[in-house]
Amino acid sequence: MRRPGGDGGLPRRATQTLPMITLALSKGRIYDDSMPLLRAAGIEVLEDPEKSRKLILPTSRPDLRVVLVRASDVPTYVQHGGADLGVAGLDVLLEHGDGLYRPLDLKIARCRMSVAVREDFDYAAAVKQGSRIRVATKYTHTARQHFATKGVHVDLIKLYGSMELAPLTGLADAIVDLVSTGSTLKANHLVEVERIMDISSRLVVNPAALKLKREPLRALIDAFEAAVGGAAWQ
Ligand code: PRT
Ligand code: MG
Repeated sequence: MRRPGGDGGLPRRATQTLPMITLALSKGRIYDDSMPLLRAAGIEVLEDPEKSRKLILPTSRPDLRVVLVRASDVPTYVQHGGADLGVAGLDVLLEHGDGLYRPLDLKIARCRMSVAVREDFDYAAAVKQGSRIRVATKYTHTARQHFATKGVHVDLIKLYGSMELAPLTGLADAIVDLVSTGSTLKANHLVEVERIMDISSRLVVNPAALKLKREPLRALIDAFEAAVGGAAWQ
């Protein structure tokens, strides 16, 4: 029989080095909304990213650290092994493409991806089958797919921010952007004319890490899943 502390030539659990797990998060709403989930999993981040300039944050679990990256860089870090897992918006993941393990819907940072135009723009006339429309967006992949499904030719203009400005300056007829409260659109005299999809953030995992660090990663994913409250894999 094994006594507490272990003997018989077996390595003691307490002295075993656990593999380090790296979780990629982005500052702002994803970080803020991830904290209650981490706490529910019994994990505290030991430094406040708003007060510290550090990009690697220790947690109350010695084998888990958080790295802070740009929201759109989370899938890249996870895919190439810079992080074992991460939290990213569905909007970002759809633009990134494949290469990540089955994302878990964390149901946080929720919003919708929509088409918006100037209040005085006749969108119904502009999207008649076979017509052509100029659309400014950060989400070119999703926008292209959306208009292709409608049979509308689209000239996509890639922007990295302040999309609301594009229809106001004549750069584009429409924008595809994220909408939450709708107040940004309203403040700029734009109207939401079509909802493309609902967006929330997902937990994504590096497939190789899942093989190499199976036990601790599986336990962490399960803890996240329990914290979300029976979320479905998708
Ligand atoms: O800001 P940065 O350029 O670093 O990157 P990011 O904008 O991708 O990061 P961040 O932290 O702003 O957003 C991270 C994720 O949060 C996104 O990928 C989405 O999945 C999710 N999310 C949820 C949102 C919003 N809600 C949201 N409202 N992301 C952006 N917005 C913006 C939207 O683009 C628009 O400019 O908020 C504005 C609209 O908000 P309302 O409330 O006025 O409608
Ligand atoms: Mg932002």
